[in-house]
Amino acid sequence: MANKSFNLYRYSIPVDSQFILGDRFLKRREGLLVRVSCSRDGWGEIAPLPGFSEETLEQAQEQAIKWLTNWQQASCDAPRVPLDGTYPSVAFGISCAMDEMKGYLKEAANFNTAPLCYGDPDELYAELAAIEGEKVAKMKVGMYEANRDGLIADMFLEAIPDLQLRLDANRRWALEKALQFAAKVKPEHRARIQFLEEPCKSTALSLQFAAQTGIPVAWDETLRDPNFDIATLAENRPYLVAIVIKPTLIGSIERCVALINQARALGLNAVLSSSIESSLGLTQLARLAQQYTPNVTPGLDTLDLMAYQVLRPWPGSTLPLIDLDSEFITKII
Ligand code: OSB
Ligand code: MG
Repeated sequence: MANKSFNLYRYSIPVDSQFILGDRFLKRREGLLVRVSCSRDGWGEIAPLPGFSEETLEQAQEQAIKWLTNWQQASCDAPRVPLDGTYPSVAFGISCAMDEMKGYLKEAANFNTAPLCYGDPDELYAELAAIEGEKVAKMKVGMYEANRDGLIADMFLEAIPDLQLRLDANRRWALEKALQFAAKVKPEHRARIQFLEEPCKSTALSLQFAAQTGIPVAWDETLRDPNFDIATLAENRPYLVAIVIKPTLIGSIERCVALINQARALGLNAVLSSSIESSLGLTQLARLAQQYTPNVTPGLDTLDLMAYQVLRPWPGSTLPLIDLDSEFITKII
């Protein structure tokens, strides 16, 4: 019988997250790389995101070691060791490693991610030209004046006639601010807004915004509210059109797939999205997107916030690729 083994490594690489996280500064992105082996190898990434994850990296590491030690003691063909009760980042990273090892996580990936736009239509134009499939970009709003955000969104839609936009306000707006934003987007452009994620401070206000403006909304933070109830998704239609799933913040592949299926059954799109994982985690998210949300463009355009790629390259990226012997990676076990 094959022997089981595992390793755990810690990475720490420079990152500039200001564009995505706004006031929540992150100077380095840190996480764990897990390797499991039972005849074949599988890798995964456990990277709690400060300010978003409840668990710290230390807590995740301690729990991962316990789980992996327990897993190692059972035989290779023993039933799955459940991930119930583990932190979302741990459940996601370990389930990736396990599913990769067992061949459940397919190789094919969807690297056509929605580019994050930074305000220059010429730049976005070039990026979109390279995209196969739907031309959809994502723009962060709510960090500056709502009027300004509205003018910029409208400018993108005006400048690029086949562009669709996803917007994300991260609950930063009062209803009046959100309405100011919408007023700057010409009515004939609004149909090309796929959705606006979490415009207002509460789901009720966000739904009211959608009802008043005709701009549909999507939930991201709402999925992680402590009293979130999946049954409310049905009631939130038709103003709600999508849910954004960040597996590092949600949990195991199994749990994410269950959510995707529940969303689909309601006619909602499920958009797999980054929690600023390294290229290892991001390429696995691109594979999950291909496998489980084949007709939906994922939101994974966060690699360029980082100074390096880790172990696996993202196609077309020019960032240097670091390996296990790099000074940015430390072996734990
Ligand atoms: O606000 O959705 C967010 C990344 C890390 C933490 C929070 C968020 C994000 C992203 C990822 O926006 C990119 C995407 O969803 O397209
Ligand atoms: Mg979001």
